[in-house]
Amino acid sequence: MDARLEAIRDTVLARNPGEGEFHQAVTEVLESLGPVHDRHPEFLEGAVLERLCEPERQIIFRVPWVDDAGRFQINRGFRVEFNSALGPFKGGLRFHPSVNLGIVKFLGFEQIFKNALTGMPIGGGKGGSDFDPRGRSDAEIMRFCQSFMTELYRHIGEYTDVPAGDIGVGGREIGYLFGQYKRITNRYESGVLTGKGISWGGSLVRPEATGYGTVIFAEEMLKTRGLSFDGQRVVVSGSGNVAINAIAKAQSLGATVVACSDSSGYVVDEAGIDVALLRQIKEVERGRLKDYGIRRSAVDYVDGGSVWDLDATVALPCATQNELDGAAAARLVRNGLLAVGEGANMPSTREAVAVFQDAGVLFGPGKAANAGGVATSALEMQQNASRDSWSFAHTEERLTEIMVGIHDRCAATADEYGDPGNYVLGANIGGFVKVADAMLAQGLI
Ligand code: NDP
Ligand code: 2IT
Repeated sequence: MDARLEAIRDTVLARNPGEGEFHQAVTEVLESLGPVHDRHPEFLEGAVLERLCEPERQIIFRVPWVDDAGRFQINRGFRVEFNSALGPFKGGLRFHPSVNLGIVKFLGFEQIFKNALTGMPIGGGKGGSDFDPRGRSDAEIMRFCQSFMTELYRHIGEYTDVPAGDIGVGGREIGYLFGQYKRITNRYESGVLTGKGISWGGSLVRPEATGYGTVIFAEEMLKTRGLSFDGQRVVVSGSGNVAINAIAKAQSLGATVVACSDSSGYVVDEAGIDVALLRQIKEVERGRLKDYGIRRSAVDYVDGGSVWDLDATVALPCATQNELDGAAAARLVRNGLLAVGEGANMPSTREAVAVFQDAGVLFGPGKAANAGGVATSALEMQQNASRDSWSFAHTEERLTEIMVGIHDRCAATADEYGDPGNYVLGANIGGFVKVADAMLAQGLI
């Protein structure tokens, strides 16, 4: 790492002890930015990096709620409003027992660059709670969401901060959150949340957008080598919103997705994942992937283990951070891996990324490859602002244009900085320069 940036990185690490994922995300971005600072000394003089690594505002709050048995439950809520140089803070809410401040900060930090890459007017933020939705009734989910919003509402707004979904937060949760926001504020402020239901201000394609976008990005990477998804053997991790829609899109382009996972195990379906059955089990019944193995013939369910033990020509990690390590990456590379598209945020460890890049595997980092979700959230905001709603075809076309644009910008930036094909460099520099220019123009804030 450039010595000037290393000193800044060391200060960030010392100021934020114990936040391993945040340290990892900051280190990975700063490692790319040395050449930018040679060309732009004004970024150092303006202390852009020091400011960028310190969130504009961090909110931590108590979320008290009552479970179905009448017991009082207490969770912790977070919203980290990281950077608003390009627009209102924008980013998802994650409900998962692993959520802590370091995880929310890593996600919020990544979101700044991702959102800049989309070309849309959105800043970066993230939030969530250590609440575990697993096994909770609808009524419990609703009471939790209402309590969470009873504190969060005072910090958000269509011109301030616009949350959406992430792990454990989908259309159902956004509905309960929106209802409570409307009730407290007495305003039908559609633009305060994205991922809304289609009949009350949501956008078509938003549910599909992250998974579709990841596959569109990976297809553009494959095209640079004269390849496509057609005929590829694909392994996907996760079986949530991003994974299911990535599977659907990859198969529509002629790939066979042979496996997907949840946190309990994975299924191997050599005939190609049956997306309708997967949706029925995961989205309608909110069941476990194990049921897929029971209900479809010629499918193996592996309890525990890692889906990355399987061979693939294209890997789409769509579950969670640091799920794919250096050893798994090396094994995938030995067995013919061509490309990786990160549907999740930071799913590959730093060692895994190095293995992929050293082997010449096409590697699309999350902040570029999974930007389709937040980009379509920005399209939802655009529709809300104009009180309009677009067709599926039009919205999907916009998503495709945006993803192809992100791919091309990352590739062109990597070329410009002398490292063709390095999408990590392209994404980090491309996102950073846009935010840094805006921060300098807006003065010391
Ligand atoms: P969902 O809650 O819909 O699905 C998450 C999936 O990942 C589930 O299959 C879950 O399994 C699995 N998973 C979650 N945590 C773990 C863990 N610690 N270990 C193993 N498996 C795990 O979330 P999404 O699909 O929305 O999100 C997936 C990833 O994509 C996240 O990294 C998220 O940040 C990222 N992302 C999401 C976007 C969106 O629009 N939703 C946009 C951009 C990125 P189980 O059910 O067993 O917990
Ligand atoms: O990580 C992400 O980009 C998301 N969870 C989507 C955020 C959004 O505001 O749509």
